[in-house]
Order: sequence, then C-alpha cells, then structure tokens
Amino acid sequence: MKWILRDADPRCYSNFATELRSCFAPLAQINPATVSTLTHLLHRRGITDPESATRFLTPSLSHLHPPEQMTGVRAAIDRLDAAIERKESILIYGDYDVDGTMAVIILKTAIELCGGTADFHVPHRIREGYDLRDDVIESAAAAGIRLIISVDMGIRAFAPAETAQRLGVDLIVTDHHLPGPNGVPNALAVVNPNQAGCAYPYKQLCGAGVAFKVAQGLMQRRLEAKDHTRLLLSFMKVVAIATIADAVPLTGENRVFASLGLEALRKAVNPGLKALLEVAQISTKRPPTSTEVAFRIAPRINAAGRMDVARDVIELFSVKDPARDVSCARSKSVSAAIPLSAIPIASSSTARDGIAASSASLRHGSSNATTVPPS
Ligand SMILES: [Mn+2]
Repeated sequence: MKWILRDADPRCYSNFATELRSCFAPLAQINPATVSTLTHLLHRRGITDPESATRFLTPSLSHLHPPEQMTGVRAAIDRLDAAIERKESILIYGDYDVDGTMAVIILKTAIELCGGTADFHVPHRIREGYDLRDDVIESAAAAGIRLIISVDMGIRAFAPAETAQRLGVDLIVTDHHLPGPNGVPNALAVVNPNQAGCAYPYKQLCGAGVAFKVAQGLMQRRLEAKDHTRLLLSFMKVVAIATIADAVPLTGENRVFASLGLEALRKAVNPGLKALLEVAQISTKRPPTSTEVAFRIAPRINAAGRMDVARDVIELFSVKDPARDVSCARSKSVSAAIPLSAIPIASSSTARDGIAASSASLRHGSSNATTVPPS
C-alpha cells in the first residue's frame, strides 16, 4: 500500500513526532520517516498531542469512562440490583437489528452473571414495528413482570411509558437515538448520553454501547473487583459487532470496543459466535477487520431481524450446544445463502417501517441455568 498524503507544513507536526517517539515506546524502534507519516495522519484527524495519540493507538479498558457519569445509570443500576435481590423477573425489550439484539445479549448476560433472571422480547419487524408497544407492556404486566428495560429504543416512547406507570411496571429506557423536542419519556430512569443535561463525555455510543455501560455499572456494583477486567473484556466482542454494524464513529469508547473486540473475536469461545464466524468464513489466523464484521457478520445478524427470526440471534449466542449453534448459524437468514449485496449493512437508521398489527404475545427467551460471558 502506498500512502498519498495531502501537503502539510511539516512544522505543524514535527515537534509532535519527536514528542511521540520519546513517550510512546513502540515507536522508538520504527524509522523516523514512518513516524513522521503516522503523526501527519494523526494530525489530520485532529490528534495533536502525545497523550491523545497514545490513547488512539493503544485503546485499553482503562480508557472507559465510569458508567455512573451517564445520567440515569445510577438509578437504573439501583433498580436492577433490587430486582436481582428480590428475584424479580426482568424483561429486556430490544430492537430487532444488530445493535438491538447485541444489546439484549449484553444486558441479559450481565443480569444473569449478577445472579438475576431476564427474559427478552424483540418485536416482529412487520407485525409490531420499531419501538415499545403498549400491548407488550400490558402482556408483561399481566404475566407479573414489574421491571422492563428497553435497549436501543424507547427515547420517544411517551405513551408506552405512561402505560407502564399506570400498570405499576417500572420502566428503564436505554437508548442512543436523539430525543425529540418534547424531552424524554416519564420513566423510572432514562439512560441516553444524548439527552439534555447528560454530562457523559462521549456521545457517539450505539444502543449496545449504552446497554454495555449499564451492564458495566451493574457488574462493578455486584461482582468482585478481581473479576471485572476479565468480564468486561469478554463483552467486547459483542459490543464491537454492534458498534461496527451501527456505523458509529470508531473514536473514543467506540474505538476501545472495536479494537479489543476485534482482537478477542479471533479467540471466541462462545459456540454460537464461533459458529457464526465459521459460517461467515472469517479466518481465525488474525483478528477480523471492521470491514469483515460490517460486511460478513453484521448482515447475517441483521437479516434475521428482517425475516422474523431476531430471537434466533439471541438464542445463537445463548445455547451451549455447538451442534445446535452450527445449525442455528446455518439456518434461515443467518446462512450463507443470503446474497449479502441485497442486505443493507446500516442498522439503526433503517427498517423503521413496521406496520401496526394485532396483539403481540410475549415471546420469552429461556433463562440459562449456567450463564457464561457472551464470548
Ligand atoms: Mn442503534
């Protein structure tokens, strides 16, 4: 590959190159011309000091922000913690695209790791369409559920939030879409870095990224500190798939998710994820690239939501029998038979054309007796 660089005054970044070489050890062994090219490229991205450059070049879990900095996270964790203590069943209500289904997997796994039980509902794209629905909340209330947490949707679900309140169901909304002009729904907690007044330093998370911040906070609250790093790392693969599929910028925390997640995908141990990588013919000799995730993994997951089998995706990551996973990964939309060119890779901004339909019954996922991290 040959880099063709735009002209720039070397004085702009020559000091930066010298500083970076002196404080970022891996560059000490690299020839000065290469370092100069690197600093030129970083400079063009607006990265102009060694500390920002080091963070950009070596993303690490330590770069993640404390979840409690996000408005609503503390209230959400308090309620989830209480539900786990009281052995209440929790319903996770997520979107049917890659971002939504990965968010369901993240939160369901975290709740189960913390000793709770969580079922999930993913809407039928045509019959139910996008966003929370009153009838699903009514069915949940009738089934005795007192806590619903939305992922990747709900920031404009004003009427369903009122329904939940009327029925005595606590609703936690987690989302990343921009709130409308009338603010946010009246819920027990609203977690969205894009809501007014939220001081969270990074705003570009996808829905699964926001769900991960709640999961991170919950695990840090309930699980032993010695296990945090291992557990958080194990979530990176799934967060990375959603982050790349949702086409959010790979900067800040998203860059940490993508970098650590892609590296970890090579060593995936979850049978469902391994089966998906195998069906997508992703080599395990090196970490997959973001392009491979965007064009070969994400479309297979997204297609499931378009063909009424979004729950297959969640089951694919949940079942522990490798034979079942391979058949699930090869089945229906997740199979290699789908012409990838026919499937848009963007997820969150598309397919909001659901047609309102007859009553939706709750389709609960089965809870696993033995929960393992999602990878
Ligand atoms: Mn999304």
